[in-house]
Amino acid sequence: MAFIHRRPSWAISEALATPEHIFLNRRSILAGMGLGLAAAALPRSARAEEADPTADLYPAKPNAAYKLDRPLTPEEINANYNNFYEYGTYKEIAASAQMLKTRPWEVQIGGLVDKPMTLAIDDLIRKFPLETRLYRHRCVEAWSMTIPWSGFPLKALVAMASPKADAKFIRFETFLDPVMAPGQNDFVYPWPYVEGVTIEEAALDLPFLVTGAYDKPLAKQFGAPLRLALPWKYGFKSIKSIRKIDFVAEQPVGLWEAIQPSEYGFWANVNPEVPHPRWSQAKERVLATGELVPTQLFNGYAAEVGQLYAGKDPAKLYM
Ligand SMILES: Nc1nc2c(c(=O)[nH]1)N[C@H]1C(S)=C(S)[C@@H](COP(=O)(O)O)O[C@H]1N2
Ligand SMILES: [Mo]
Repeated sequence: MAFIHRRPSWAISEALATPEHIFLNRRSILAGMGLGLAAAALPRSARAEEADPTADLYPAKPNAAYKLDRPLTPEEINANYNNFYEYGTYKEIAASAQMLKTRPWEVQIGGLVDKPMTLAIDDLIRKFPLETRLYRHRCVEAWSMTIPWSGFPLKALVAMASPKADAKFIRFETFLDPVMAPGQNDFVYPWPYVEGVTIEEAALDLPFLVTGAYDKPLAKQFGAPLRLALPWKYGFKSIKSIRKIDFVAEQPVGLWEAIQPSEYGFWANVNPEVPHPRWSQAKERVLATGELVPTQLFNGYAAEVGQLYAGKDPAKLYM
């Protein structure tokens, strides 16, 4: 099948790329496309959108329970090194991701719940007190970053939706709009992007629905206006630009699992001792410094999540 011959190209080459490469690429791409002038060239409607209706909510109150063991990755690094395949299969998608139109934006919450609802994003965001948490993020490609996310715990949304007893999983879905996201014309990928967690995982404090970063509303390339952060799992689980949240009885199949189940499983918990079938996960390259550091079990969040996985098939938990 086609996708077998078109494995994710990022797998090895990106994992080995140095920050110097990234900067050189970025600079030459920006220069080549004249994107330094992009903001000035935006139509008036797009500029009006820059006045985010939730801007007054930032900076959000820091949650001191979530600290880091390493410096924060500078914003200009994280904001220009992204995985967002809806905008291309390489890291320098920040400029094209500005095509993402984040208002109007509705989020549909449904499935096995007492209170199905469809909410305009600004109403949804204002239902919960926002807080800021410093999180680590570990991509399955073996690079990592740290980032100040703002948002609210997933468990608060779960409580609002009031799941029925037979809801065992939560299934998240990104928008589907190949005009707004040219990457969705690439039929190698089973769009829209889907990810999922168990209802037990969602009850933890750690899963975070992100609405902002670096003390302002979420930049488009980070998956505005609403994305998930599951910092103990490989980054592909942290789905961006969420449109639909369904409580379901069956384990959801994510986009990556659908393409290559032997490499990107449902659990995808970070574990340095379980290699990806094509590369080691023992170390990670820290964005900005390029330093190689040892990867930690559950990405350093074992105290928060470890007890949850007792009795589950250990061979599957880390794939
Ligand atoms: N919708 C969507 N969500 C996504 C992705 C994507 O391509 N599309 N990439 C995932 C991967 S592999 C990673 S590492 C993170 C990257 O988040 P960042 O670009 O904000 O660093 O988003 C995840 N969520
Ligand atoms: Mo990733």
